[in-house]
Amino acid sequence: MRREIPGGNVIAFRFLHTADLHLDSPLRSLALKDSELAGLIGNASRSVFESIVGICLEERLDALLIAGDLFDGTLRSVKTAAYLSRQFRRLDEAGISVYMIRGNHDAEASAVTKQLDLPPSVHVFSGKGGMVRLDDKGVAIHGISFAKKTMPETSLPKFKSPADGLINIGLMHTSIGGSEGHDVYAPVSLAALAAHGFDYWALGHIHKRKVHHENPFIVMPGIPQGRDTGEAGPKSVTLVTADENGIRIEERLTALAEFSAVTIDVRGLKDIEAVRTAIRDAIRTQSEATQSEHAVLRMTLTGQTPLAWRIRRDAELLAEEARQDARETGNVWIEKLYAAPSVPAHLSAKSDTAGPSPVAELEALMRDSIITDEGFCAEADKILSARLGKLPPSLRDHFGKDEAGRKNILDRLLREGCTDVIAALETANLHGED
Ligand SMILES: [Mn+2]
Repeated sequence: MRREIPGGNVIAFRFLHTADLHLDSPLRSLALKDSELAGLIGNASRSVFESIVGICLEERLDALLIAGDLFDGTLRSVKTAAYLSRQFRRLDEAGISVYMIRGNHDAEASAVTKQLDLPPSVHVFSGKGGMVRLDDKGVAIHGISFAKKTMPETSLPKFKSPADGLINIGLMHTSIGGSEGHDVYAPVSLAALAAHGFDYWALGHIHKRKVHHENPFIVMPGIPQGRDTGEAGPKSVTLVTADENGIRIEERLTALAEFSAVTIDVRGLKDIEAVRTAIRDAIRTQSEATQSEHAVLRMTLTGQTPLAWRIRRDAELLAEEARQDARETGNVWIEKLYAAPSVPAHLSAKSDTAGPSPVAELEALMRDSIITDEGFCAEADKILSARLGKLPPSLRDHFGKDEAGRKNILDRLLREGCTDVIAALETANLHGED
């Protein structure tokens, strides 16, 4: 592709493509139990916007493209509005324009959004869509916003045809063909996008980065800062250069804190000290491996081991030690340590010729009669309700969205509780040992 713009100048347009910042998103991770970590993650999505603006300034880019869901939608604070205004002004002063669309999360303008004092260099495409021609740059930018929270139909037919002689860039918030675990939003096939005649599709919505297509480019940049282990790994934005040689893209890391799920197999470890060492080693490995400034770990201990009861009993202690090991590294945080090893079959129901042990009998009684008892479950449910009532409403769904989901969670908690009681009994004779 070699194009010249009228007047004979060659095209050179460089921009940053991002989406799904979800500013003011409520904390979804378990990190909220640790106020320092909660502070880090709470600020991360906001400060990542500052890093994005920083890249634009440093690279002297022409524009920043935001393909929807800049805001999470539910909690838009005046503080965030003021912060954003300031960041947009930094771009404006450097002569960098912003082109953005609204996604399903920020479709409807809140009172706070209306207060946003945006410089004229920020262009927000409407729900009807439109095109901005930058003839001096040899570029046309097209975009369509979500007008409301849902968009079951494709928005592609509303996009204009490519402008002749210009590089055409399209901003679209879409679930593409529909991805597993996501509702369908403005669905569109990659083939249809590729055939539309644009040179670069700047997509948003799916939080995992993927370059779906090259020539033309169809890019889902992913969330630039993960919010929990469901959004693990280093996160980034996409730097795009369009010039006489065509279009090139680069990934630029942005996440301040990177979430990782770390599983430690404790099979074969000979004692609890070896378990501690394995946890410490895993923390150090993550400390060196993380590409972001901070690593936030959800650790799980798995595998069959005779130490299973001991590990379960000491889970809190192991978690606290892990937090201290993490603190020493200076860049690792422990969001949660799950102690979920299992007991080898030959030890799980301790029985000898005299029949099952008293502990094994108690275990069977708890599992088969007590936690299945209607009255007992009703009591347990009351306790769960009281606890849930203390959580912010946005987090309650994590404990079951409906009756069945909630029953599942309660059942899991009761089973875990049984295992913990047995672990305490099985290890009662270990007191004093290390
Ligand atoms: Mn979205």
